[in-house]
Amino acid sequence: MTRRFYVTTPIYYVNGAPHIGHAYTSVAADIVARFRRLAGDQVHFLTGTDEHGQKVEQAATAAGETPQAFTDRISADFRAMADTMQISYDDFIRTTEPRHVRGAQALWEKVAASGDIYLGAYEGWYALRDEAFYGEDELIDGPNGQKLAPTGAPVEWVREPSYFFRLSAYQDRLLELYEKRPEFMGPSGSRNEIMSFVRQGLRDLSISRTSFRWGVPVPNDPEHVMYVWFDALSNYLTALGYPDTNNPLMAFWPADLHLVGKDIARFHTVFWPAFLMAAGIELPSRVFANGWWTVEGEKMSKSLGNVIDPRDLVSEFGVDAVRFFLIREVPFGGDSDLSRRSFIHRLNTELANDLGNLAQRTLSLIARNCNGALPEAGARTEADTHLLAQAELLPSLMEEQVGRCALTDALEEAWKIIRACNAYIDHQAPWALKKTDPERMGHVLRVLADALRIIATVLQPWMPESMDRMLTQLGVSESERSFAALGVALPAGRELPAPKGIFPRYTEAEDEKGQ
Ligand code: ME8
Repeated sequence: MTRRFYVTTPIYYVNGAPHIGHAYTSVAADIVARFRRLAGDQVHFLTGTDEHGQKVEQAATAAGETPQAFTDRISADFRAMADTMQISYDDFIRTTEPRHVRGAQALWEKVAASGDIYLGAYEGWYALRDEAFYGEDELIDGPNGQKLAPTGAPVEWVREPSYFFRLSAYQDRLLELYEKRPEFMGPSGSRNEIMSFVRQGLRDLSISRTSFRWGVPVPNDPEHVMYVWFDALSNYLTALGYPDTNNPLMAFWPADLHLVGKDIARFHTVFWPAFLMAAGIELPSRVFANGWWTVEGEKMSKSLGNVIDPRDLVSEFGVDAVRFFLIREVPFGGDSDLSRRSFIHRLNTELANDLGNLAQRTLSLIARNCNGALPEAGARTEADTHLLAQAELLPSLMEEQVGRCALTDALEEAWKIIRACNAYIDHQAPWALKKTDPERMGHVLRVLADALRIIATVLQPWMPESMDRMLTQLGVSESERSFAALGVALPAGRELPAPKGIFPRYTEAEDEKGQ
């Protein structure tokens, strides 16, 4: 039976333009979605925009637009960014859509029916930038004795009537969840942090606001709008048609993977499971938090003017180079820095040299010496068998790693084989065999073409455009690009198109630094 796989990105706030940090989580989720499709799963991949709340309302006012016009415009820009980044989403949800508003209200009612929502008054600290409430004990000292949220965001004292969710009642159940299902959240640093936060005790959570209007009205009490996180988290369900259990998409619940940034791990691993427990809804299988990007060693900020729009990098280097770098630079889950120099260095060494040259050397030797057709597989030497056996293990090895969100380790597995292929081609020297043993030359080139087919197949999720070109050059048709298709050898004699370089070399940054 085909397995269903449901993967999500965070829904991004539309209070500002999309940047490389947003692209990052979406690319990671896209890799998982594409990988699962190649493995034969039926995938549902959701992304979207988070459009309510005070922060968005204020950004709209500052831009001199109505919240709706403002969110329409910025949401479209997020969608355009996702398209540029080749994010293969199946659905893009906006929290201002009626389907979402209905679903969020239905979830509220379901939680309320459990008895875990009560009306009270909120008095405490709120950080608008984080759209989060903080306890006095969590605050840190800022300059001039000013109090700040632990994230460094300014806080304000808020006092208003509010509905509360009885989060305090869920401490034991949450801890039990983390203990019993260690795979529920990762990476381990994030898990430890969350567990100690929950062990310290949970306060009830204010889940409605009355001081502004831009939100989902609370059922039966329209003076209140929902706290933006109650509204936002419910998107993962409302996009499947919740509460309509007849919607066929509901079969994708529970989600297999919520990918989020580490800044919002707490909302997804504490609040979200508690809401779902209250509503009697199954919990997602896994929440994984990615690290944080800085740019040339600095935090990205409007005031520093160093906010990177991924589309600028894409127009300069191509989408796959950006996708590759984002995942390759640091083990997925850790923090990372985007420096132009290291970006260009990786493109040159790993894409242009390691992979690009390997493909170019193999394909141009075939074009010149084998009439541009795929050579026969001959009797295999030990070196041939060894190389191919390693390459054939790639899909299952990488599947295990992608399953753990070890997206960088999975790339590294492919690179081990690429390096092994480079060692093989140097050692076998097919260009020399041309004179001494042309038949063996053909066999060597066929081994390389077969290994390259596997490499290009497994790398499709990371670099869909360039691997599409590489597979075309290797004579692999569109229907022969899944993991299952790897079991069927390509027929010898298949004509290959004229080879063309796939990954260019860049000189600028290395020259600038006098290298
Ligand atoms: O938090 N490095 O939306 P948001 C890495 N609407 N990732 C980054 C990043 C950076 N510098 N900056 C942003 C929200 N991200 C809520 C989510 S979900 C139900 C609601 C990524 O627009 C990272 O994944 O602030 C982070 O969690 C997300 O963008 C936050 O986007």
